[in-house]
Amino acid sequence: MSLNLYGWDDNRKQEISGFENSGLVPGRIISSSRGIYSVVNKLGEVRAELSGAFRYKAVSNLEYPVVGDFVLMREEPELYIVDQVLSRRSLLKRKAPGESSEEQILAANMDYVFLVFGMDGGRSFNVRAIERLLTLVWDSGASPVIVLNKADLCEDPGLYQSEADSVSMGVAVIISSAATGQGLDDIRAVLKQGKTGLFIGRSGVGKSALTNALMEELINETGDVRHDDRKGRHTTTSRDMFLLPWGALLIDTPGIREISLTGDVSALFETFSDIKEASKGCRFNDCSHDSEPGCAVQEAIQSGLISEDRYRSYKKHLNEIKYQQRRGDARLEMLEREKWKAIHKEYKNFGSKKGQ
Ligand SMILES: Nc1nc2c(ncn2[C@@H]2O[C@H](COP(=O)(O)OP(=O)(O)OP(=O)(O)O)[C@@H](O)[C@H]2O)c(=O)[nH]1
Ligand SMILES: [Mg+2]
Ligand SMILES: [Zn+2]
Repeated sequence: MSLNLYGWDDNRKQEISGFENSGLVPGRIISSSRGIYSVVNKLGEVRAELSGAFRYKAVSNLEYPVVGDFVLMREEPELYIVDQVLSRRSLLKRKAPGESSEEQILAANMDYVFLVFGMDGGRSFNVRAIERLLTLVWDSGASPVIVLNKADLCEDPGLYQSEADSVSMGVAVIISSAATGQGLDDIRAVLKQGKTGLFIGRSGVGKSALTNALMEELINETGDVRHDDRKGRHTTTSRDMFLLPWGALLIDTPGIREISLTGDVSALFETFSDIKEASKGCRFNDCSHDSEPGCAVQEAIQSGLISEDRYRSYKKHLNEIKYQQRRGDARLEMLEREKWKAIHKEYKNFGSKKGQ
């Protein structure tokens, strides 16, 4: 098994060039569950855990490895120990559900994130939901792609498409059906060999069905694996990242219900690039686009170029992100203080023992 199959490239090789004699070996995390990681390395699929030192040093859960991460591990008799997480080219995170201000990391090192919606008339599809997922993905550093699935259950996919187009700001929109295979080629054209993609969306929109359909394509072509065997293989493994037949990687994620935004305001300007563009005409540089004189955004709303709803959505994202940023900063400061308190305490104990 070569790690090159799993997205390992020359830049990564470069990144670990200082570790050649360290005994550490690279791998990529394909699933994680309660502190146990499945990692692909040159031997195949292995089991790994975190070292105690890693847990001790970690200030925030952002530092913990997640699916898609490249890691360096050391080998122990029974399993591997994750020593460090290599740099992340992208990171998909959201505010953890509930009251906590913690961020929850979903995955790392994706090139593309596919926002999957169902066109079967459920509540999953609306332009506001697209905007929210777009902001989430723009913040990750990966490129978003919109997928409108279940075309076979939809009378007029064109209606969905034009709604999506009205907020996509140039992001590609793919019409697909996991049932008929429509649009799979479009996904494949985006997700080329060596690239990593991720499916995100509400429960039931067809993320796993699409994953299975993409997995099966080439197997069907070669035709030497019986259908039942294949089903069995998919349902018995608990992996979250799949090596697709043409050499791309795909991360399937469980359905998300509530998306609370976190991250950086710049992501917002990608989602609402029309508002950003309009704001260049505002009289004041720090215009908040509420009621300032000479506000070009308000003008665009008056003239119907930007809808009132879309503007409200923008404001909502902005407030959420700013609120979350303030809470996040406060929390990190608190954690940092706690850590130093613990270190000082340990040091004091040590000092007094020495003095005895
Ligand atoms: N007709 C039709 N059914 C689909 C399509 N895609 C998915 N389904 C069905 O919709 C149901 C839900 O699909 P899943 O793939 O499990 O949905 P999911 O997004 O993975 O859901 P979670 O894992 O709960 O987040 C299943 O019964 C699928 O067979 C499609 O394109 N057409
Ligand atoms: Mg699923
Ligand atoms: Zn303005």
